[in-house]
Amino acid sequence: MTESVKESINVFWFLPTHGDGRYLGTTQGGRPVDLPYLQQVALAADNLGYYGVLIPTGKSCEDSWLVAAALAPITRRLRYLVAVRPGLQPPSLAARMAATLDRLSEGRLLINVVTGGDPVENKGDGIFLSHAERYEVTQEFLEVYQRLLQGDKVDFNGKHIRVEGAELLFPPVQENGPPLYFGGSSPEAIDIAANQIDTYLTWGEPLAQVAEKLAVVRQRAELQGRKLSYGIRLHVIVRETEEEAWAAADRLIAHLDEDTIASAQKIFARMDSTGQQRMSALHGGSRDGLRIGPNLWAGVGLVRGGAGTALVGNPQQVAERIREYQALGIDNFILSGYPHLEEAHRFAELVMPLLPLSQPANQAARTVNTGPFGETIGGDKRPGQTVK
Ligand code: FMN
Repeated sequence: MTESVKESINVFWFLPTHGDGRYLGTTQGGRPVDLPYLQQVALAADNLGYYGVLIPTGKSCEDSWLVAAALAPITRRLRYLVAVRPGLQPPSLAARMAATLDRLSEGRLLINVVTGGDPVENKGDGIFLSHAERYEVTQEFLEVYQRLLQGDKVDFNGKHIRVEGAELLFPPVQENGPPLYFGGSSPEAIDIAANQIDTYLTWGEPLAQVAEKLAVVRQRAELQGRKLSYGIRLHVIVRETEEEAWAAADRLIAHLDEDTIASAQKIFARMDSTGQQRMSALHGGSRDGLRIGPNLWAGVGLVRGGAGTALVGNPQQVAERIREYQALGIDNFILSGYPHLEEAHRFAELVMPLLPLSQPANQAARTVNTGPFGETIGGDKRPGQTVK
């Protein structure tokens, strides 16, 4: 293990605020993502010992801040990875929102800095800037935002952002503000990560590509005298046998027709996100050749933007693949599976016991007197007790 490899990992789950179901690209098996459902997913993640949940942001999602504010009070340990949007939120407003939610959740807020990679969506949000300009905004935004969270009174006169006498009266719970996460694969994004970010995120590309990208980020950060931590976003399809897992992957796209794939690919093609281009290139919009690495499948990306790959296999294989990414220096794993409620349980049951978790999963943390025990045998004995 190299020096940058941490011994334990943070395992996150994901709140499906843009829809959930049993199959991709169809209404069949779809389910309402309403407050009771999101509460169930968040409570499951909290109770099962996940470190936190990522809440996506964008036109296709419920608002991530409101969702986090609705769910934080019913969970105890779960952290919420919520997006700030430079260009859409002024830094003073974002800093105030972050400080408030950090206090309301008693220090359980994490921030994902999302620059946005879809020019059509951006125009709908009032943003008419090029890719390069959006990253200039992100850089300036982060400078003001971070100084506010550190308690400074800020005067700033940048190319895009100007504030005078900006300040935060009520501080965040976490010193200097919630940790900053950020994904983006373009050179501009990598520069920002190297200079201003705590945890660099990548979507789940094959091991060699992730290794290559992280080496660049690490090198740029070192030039700034900085050391980052790293995270990866993947779906998971785990079953007791590998055969069952691949069958489940096939079933996930069993109702997906070619027109739906083509229309999704058209939307991805209009994006100016390097990260999205790298994801789309993994399958080229075709169902053939979706197995792109050992236990790595690109089928989700046929219709889902962003995170498009899944680890597919039995529990030992999935845990091994996670350890391979961990060996690259990644210690944040942001996972999900369809449907998100059931798969949160399945992953916790099958894979968590095989992983070096940074916080104990609840099952391991419980005392012998509170279980879990499994259902009683014949209404008279607990499973595992000698049946006489
Ligand atoms: N973009 C969004 O619009 N909404 C999101 O919720 C979101 N979450 C992301 C999560 C991860 C783990 C990663 C790696 C990226 C995410 N992005 C999201 C995209 C990036 O924030 C960024 O806008 C995009 O990749 C464009 O950057 P690039 O051209 O530098 O790759």
